[in-house]
Amino acid sequence: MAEGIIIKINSGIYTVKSGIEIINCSLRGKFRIDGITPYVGDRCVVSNDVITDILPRKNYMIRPRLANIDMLLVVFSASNPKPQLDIIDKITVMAELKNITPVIVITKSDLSDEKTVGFYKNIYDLTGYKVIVTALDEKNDIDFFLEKELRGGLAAVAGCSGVGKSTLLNRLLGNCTLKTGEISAKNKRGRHTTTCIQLFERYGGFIADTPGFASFEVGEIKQNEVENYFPEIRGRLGKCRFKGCSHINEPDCPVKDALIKGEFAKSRYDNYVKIYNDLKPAY
Ligand SMILES: Nc1nc2c(ncn2[C@@H]2O[C@H](COP(=O)(O)OP(=O)(O)O)[C@@H](O)[C@H]2O)c(=O)[nH]1
Ligand SMILES: [Mg+2]
Ligand SMILES: [Zn+2]
Repeated sequence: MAEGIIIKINSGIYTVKSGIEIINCSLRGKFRIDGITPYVGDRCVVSNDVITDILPRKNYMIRPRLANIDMLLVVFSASNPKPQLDIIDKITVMAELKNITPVIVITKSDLSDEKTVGFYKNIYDLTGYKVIVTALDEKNDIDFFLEKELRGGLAAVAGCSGVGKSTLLNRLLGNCTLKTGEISAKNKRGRHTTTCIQLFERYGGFIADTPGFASFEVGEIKQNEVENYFPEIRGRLGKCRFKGCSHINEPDCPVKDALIKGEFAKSRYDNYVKIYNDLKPAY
């Protein structure tokens, strides 16, 4: 018996890294009975090349399937395409909900100007999240940051199409990753609806070679909980005049005071209001 982490699932073969060993495993039949679907990232118990148990998960995402994510590199480009901050803020909310550390990566600074990049960087500096600015072929501090902060954890990438996620992954994974062309060719022919995910050991932890998470639904959050998933709001709770303050229309609200003072970004606040209003109240 040994413990390990599932680093790849392909055609019923579960590749498990256990200590320094890589073991190709099958699944004990009971998983089908229990209705448990093991995901890449799952910690498991292996006995004689058979996975006998899946250990409790910290979190998981469904599209693509990935478990126990510690860090999410949330990517947007400073230009081409221009940032869709509503989507970015949905992603950070989802990360917060699932107890994943968001790291903001702003790409294509070479296609923008300093003022614009600074504007976007400032929005997320005010959240307290780590912000990394990159440009094609530019040496940046993303490697240094991951070396220091990944600490045995699992990092994945999220963001809209065309912002440079594959470019970033290729950089982080070297030539270990699938070529992006291979994936899209398969998708085009409709042979693979989901892309096979794999974990690569990097920076003392693991990087998932997902091409990015497809959709972020905030539906599982209750309206009165949204405030907990914006650090700028979370840090100012408890001092509003009204209990259950939504920080939208109520007077004497320190959250709105902080917004007026410029202590956090208008776009973040607007996206909070948008997410809040899209959700039904909890009863
Ligand atoms: N100028 C510039 N182009 C970039 C940068 N990062 C990515 N690109 C280009 O942007 C396009 C989309 O990148 P890709 O990695 O495929 O984006 P994805 O859809 O998020 O995976 C490609 O043509 C890349 O070469 C960057 O930092 N600067
Ligand atoms: Mg891509
Ligand atoms: Zn308030």
